[in-house]
Amino acid sequence: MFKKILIANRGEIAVRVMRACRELGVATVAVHSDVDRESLHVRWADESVCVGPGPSTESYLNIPAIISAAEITGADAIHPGYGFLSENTHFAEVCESCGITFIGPSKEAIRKMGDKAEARKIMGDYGVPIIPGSNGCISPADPKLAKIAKKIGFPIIVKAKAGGGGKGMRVVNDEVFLKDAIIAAEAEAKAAFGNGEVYLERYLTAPRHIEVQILADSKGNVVSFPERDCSIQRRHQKLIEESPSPSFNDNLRKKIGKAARLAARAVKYNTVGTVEFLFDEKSKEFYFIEMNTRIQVEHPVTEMVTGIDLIKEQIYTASGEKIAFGTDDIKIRGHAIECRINAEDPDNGFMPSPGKINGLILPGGPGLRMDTHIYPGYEIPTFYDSLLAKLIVMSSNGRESAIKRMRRALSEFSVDGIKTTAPFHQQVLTNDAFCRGDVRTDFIEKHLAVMNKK
Ligand code: MV4
Repeated sequence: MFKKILIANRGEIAVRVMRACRELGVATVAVHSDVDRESLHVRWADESVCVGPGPSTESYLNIPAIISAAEITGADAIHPGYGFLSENTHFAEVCESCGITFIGPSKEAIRKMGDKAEARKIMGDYGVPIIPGSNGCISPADPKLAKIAKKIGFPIIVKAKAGGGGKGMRVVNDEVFLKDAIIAAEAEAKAAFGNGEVYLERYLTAPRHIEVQILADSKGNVVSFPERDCSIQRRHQKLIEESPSPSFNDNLRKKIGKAARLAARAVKYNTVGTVEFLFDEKSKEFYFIEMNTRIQVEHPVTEMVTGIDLIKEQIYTASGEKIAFGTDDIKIRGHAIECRINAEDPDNGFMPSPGKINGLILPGGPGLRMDTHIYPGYEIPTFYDSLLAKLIVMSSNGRESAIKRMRRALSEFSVDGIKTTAPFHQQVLTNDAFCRGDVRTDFIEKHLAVMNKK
């Protein structure tokens, strides 16, 4: 086991990782920017190092400063959290060459899954179901374009090879628009990722976004967890996640779990990761879309529903330990839901609402967990994402009971000084379609349109 872990992140995830370290008896090092000096993750760490000014390119993405901090403090491992350097192959490489363990998968796995076209090919070759599409990337000038598109069938989605998160995507309903859509997607991808290559897939209208948490070790063991349903998103930002999915049954769960474990084996995966699928409820078919080679924001949903600490498992597997349980040992103890509470104004187009938290009341009571870095007096900096807190509830009496618990918890939550998305969550949780479990990736757009008419 490691002696000292440097956490190369901030906010709630830095706090979450520190909690695991403390329980494991591992010392912690926080890194922080100038503006995060007063943050909880800095206060809670055994040691802390300032790695630069506010902008993340100069602090949380500053590889030389972070590596220096690890060397000065004698940290033997770095936990990257999510975002920032968590899926950066160069950073994983630098850690390795400095003799510091990067708590994550191999750089090869990060690189392969970072290339969405290659990931698609690897999975297809390995027998993981993928959506019909082009073999690799495609040029707008390709003389066979029309033929390829016809074979895939419309509607078609153009996706960026370096993509993820929805950038560089275009939906095309008819062949006449295809060439221009590819050119536009290429330009957008080039600007966003520095790589303009794109590929094609048949576009699934209003699928569900289902993802499977996996855990692997360096001995070749792979386990999969019950699925998370992350269909409630706005502009590719997840707002609510739950597990199990209201649209799944045991049979589907077994099948998708097997597919996710296969995906992990395809890249010799060796720690925590998530395999994302789109699920078409009509045909009951699911298809691989991406694999995330990091711990995700919504991991507590899985922790609550199974009772397994995924951050500890991540640290154990990174230190070379074997997984101590199998997929069949993982039990679904109930139903869990997470609401991401952001410092945004839902009545004003979800505009960021930074500022000082004057008053704060956090919910409590049975069956809930709140992962947050905020406290009364905390000032939210403008430089970073707007995630303030994650409220996670679990009920052993099923989904309806979990929804009631979430409504109760949200009603207890109160913060003064800034706007948050908590009232918006309360509306979603009383929406009929949501309560029926009738949600697909177009839910928020539809729901907001109805709300705006009222
Ligand atoms: C799709 C799709 C429909 N068909 N691919 C969006 C981000 C990226 N992770 C993949 N995305 C999608 N890929 C095919 N072939 C629809 C989406 C999509 C989406 C997926 C999950 C959750 C929310 C979404 C919102 C819009 C589009």
